[in-house]
Amino acid sequence: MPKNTVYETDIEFLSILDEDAQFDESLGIEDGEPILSDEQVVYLYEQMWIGRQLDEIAFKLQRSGRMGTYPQNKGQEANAAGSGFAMKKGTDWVVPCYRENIAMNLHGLPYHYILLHWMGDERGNQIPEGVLCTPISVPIGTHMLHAAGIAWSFKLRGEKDRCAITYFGDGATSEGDFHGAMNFASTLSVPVVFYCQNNQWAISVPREQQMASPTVAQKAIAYEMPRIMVDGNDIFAVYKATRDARKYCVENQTPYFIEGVTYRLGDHTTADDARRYRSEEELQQWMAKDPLIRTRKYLESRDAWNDERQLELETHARKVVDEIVNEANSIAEPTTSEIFDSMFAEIDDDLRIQRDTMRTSSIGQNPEQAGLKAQTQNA
Ligand SMILES: Cc1ncc(C[n+]2csc(CCOP(=O)(O)OP(=O)(O)O)c2C)c(N)n1
Ligand SMILES: [Mg+2]
Repeated sequence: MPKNTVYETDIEFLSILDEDAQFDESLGIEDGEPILSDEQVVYLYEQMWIGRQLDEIAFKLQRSGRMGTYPQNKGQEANAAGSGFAMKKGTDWVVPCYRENIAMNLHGLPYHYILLHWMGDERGNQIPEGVLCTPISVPIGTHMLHAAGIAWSFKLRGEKDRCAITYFGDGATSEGDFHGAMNFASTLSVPVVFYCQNNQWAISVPREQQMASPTVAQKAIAYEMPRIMVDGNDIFAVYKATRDARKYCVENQTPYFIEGVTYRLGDHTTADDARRYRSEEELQQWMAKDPLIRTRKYLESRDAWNDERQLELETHARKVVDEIVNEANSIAEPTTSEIFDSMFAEIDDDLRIQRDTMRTSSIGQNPEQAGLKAQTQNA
């Protein structure tokens, strides 16, 4: 018996608009036109700018004690903007982690929900009817399983033009839930795009310390999933990869894996100080790859942008974000019992007692408290 190679594979890396804003026409032009029209790129550039302005203000809200903690999306915006734009609003589901504000907003979630979430207000997680986004997920990896489940529901219902997209970080791919979700999605063969925002760090742990594989995309090979790596700071590459992945998922009723290679320019969250574990040199290298800078340069090269429009945008973004903050701040105080309202369609007796008495067994119930004894006996 000879020894044969039984499996061979490769991983492609897609880059269209490089860090010097050089545009690869062989990849970025289709039917004689750029895959994103100037109008679309202007729109996405504006969305990325507003997203970054929101980040800046959220940071200040936290520093002035008006927000618990906040993870900045800064530097990673093209991933959420390009991929969110490529998915079908109102048809597809967006299952985010916490650095995809722009994708959630592109799919209809008003931004003040995101601020409320980080202000610790449960109503930030009560996604409005018709907005096909799950709430921000802080427990790392858990939501990818939900995305696989949502995609499975499309399949079971025969809804053939629907797809889910789920976002997660490089660190999340070291979690069991990631592998569970990948295994479910591939064995059940369901239409879901797994989008990894590989920003090189999981808090203070660099990629090479938390995984032996040099790429994240190669993890998809074990699940026989089509995969691609993209320059995650390149709005064209992210858009094209996600658009094609979505098409592939829907046509073949299978999952697809995208690794967006990117970098978070901010701290992990407002509770972190990244200067303690990463070098200034590394930061500077990635600052030069900022997706906003290169998108602007591209638009300028096409006479679709200038300093005057930039000034207008900056003024507009400040106004938009001020309104978002006002919206979040002006919401009426929640009642304490509201924390029970959104987890279950119907609550059981134990939770009902907790809600009605605002006491939990872990902090000790006062049996003399009005009504509690009677309710406990009834339960
Ligand atoms: C299940 C779970 N374990 C640990 C944490 C604490 N934690 C919060 S963010 C994070 C790192 C996540 O890194 P990555 O997936 O790369 O996402 P990034 O923050 O870089 O976007 C960890 C360990 C958590 N939130 N959930
Ligand atoms: Mg990370």
